[in-house]
Amino acid sequence: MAILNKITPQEAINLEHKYGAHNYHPLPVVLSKGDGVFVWDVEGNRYYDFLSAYSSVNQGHCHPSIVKAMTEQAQTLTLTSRAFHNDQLGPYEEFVTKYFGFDKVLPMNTGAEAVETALKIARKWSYEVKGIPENEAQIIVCENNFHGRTTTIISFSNDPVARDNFGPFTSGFIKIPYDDSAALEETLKNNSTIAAFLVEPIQGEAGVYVPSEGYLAKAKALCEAHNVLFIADEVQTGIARTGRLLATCGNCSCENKDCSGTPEVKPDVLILGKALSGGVYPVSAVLANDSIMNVITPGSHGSTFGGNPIAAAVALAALKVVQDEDLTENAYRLGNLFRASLNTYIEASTIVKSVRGKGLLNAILIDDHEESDTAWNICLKLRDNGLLAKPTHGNIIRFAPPLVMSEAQLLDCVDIIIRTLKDFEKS
Ligand code: IF1
Repeated sequence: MAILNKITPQEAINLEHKYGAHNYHPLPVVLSKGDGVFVWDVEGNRYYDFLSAYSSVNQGHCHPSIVKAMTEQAQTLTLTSRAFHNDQLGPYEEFVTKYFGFDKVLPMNTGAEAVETALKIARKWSYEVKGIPENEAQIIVCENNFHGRTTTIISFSNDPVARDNFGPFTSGFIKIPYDDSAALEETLKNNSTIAAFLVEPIQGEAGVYVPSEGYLAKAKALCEAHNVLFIADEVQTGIARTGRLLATCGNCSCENKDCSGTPEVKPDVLILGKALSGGVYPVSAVLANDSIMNVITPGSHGSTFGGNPIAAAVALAALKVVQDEDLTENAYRLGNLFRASLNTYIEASTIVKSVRGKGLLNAILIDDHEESDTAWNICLKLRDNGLLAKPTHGNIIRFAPPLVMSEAQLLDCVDIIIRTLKDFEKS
């Protein structure tokens, strides 16, 4: 294959090791090009991308219409700060609020910033609207959550690696088990100072845990009954990833014709990120109706880059790709095909216990202890066979390809995955 880049893989890895903080343990592959469902390494080898930058490139790598929006805006006006208006923000805000069915949006940049923004809005709403005594607001979160890496967010994490030695931590959070309506009800009944319940509709990093049917609807109903805000963190599950426009499926204009969604699970506060920009630029957002969002007044929250012209132009283009290319329906259909294909193999497998997920957010459970490096070795072999994926915790491998994948490409990937797994079958 033609050499796409001068730097050798080892030179690139050595430079990162020497001059970059060691806050990741990447799979040993050095990428230099992306297009649709494929990425290429510096030696010209092509791979199916089955991680999608943690569900950020749902629209496929370097989608032409998103890149076009970015390059045109980048040559026109990149950043004004919010000290002045710009001609891109309003049209984007109108589109995104109508598309997801909310009155207003607060534009930010990263997912963690959007989560922090949602927490601030919930607290401010609880004091100024609900009437909780100041500084007494509590927010319920779930065990094994992942909502980002800021000091406040890791304050309510139970992942020691993400949390150890970063204290002192922010108070005001109550942790309950995920997918446990009784625990939520008990906590709501016993605490009068609850502002909100923050939840991932599917716990991604924890290992693609899909809650039981009806859990989200029950949780929303309990929050309503106790005048508590239901905050959905759809940074990873949103934007068509799970075969619905939103995993909470609170959107009645969902494109998925046979959606079994429960429209009443409409979050009070919706958090988006990642694929909101198609992985082209950091864009995140918090959406809510006026009764909640209007607690935010000039000067009470902000960000230098939040709502910048490039972000607005890119996000508008990225959402139009989701709509125009019917990615929700494609993710729904191909997700069912993916799990059905793997389940057939799993019936006779000695190393894969199960496959779980919704749409094209899936994971397989390797039948080995947490500390084993089987999942890692499987991912190394998948790489050699032309597909990139990475374990989440220990023995779970997440599979999340771009939503623009064709059925033929998906079946090709299923073939690669099963062929690779068979190399690890115990005799
Ligand atoms: C890492 C995975 C982790 C998220 C949800 C907020 C954020 C994320 C549900 C914060 C970010 C990323 C962060 C990245 C790895 C990846 C990830 F689940 F997607 F795989 F860590 F759990 N809410 N998830 O998933 O968004 O600030 O990163 O834009 O930090 O290692 P961000």
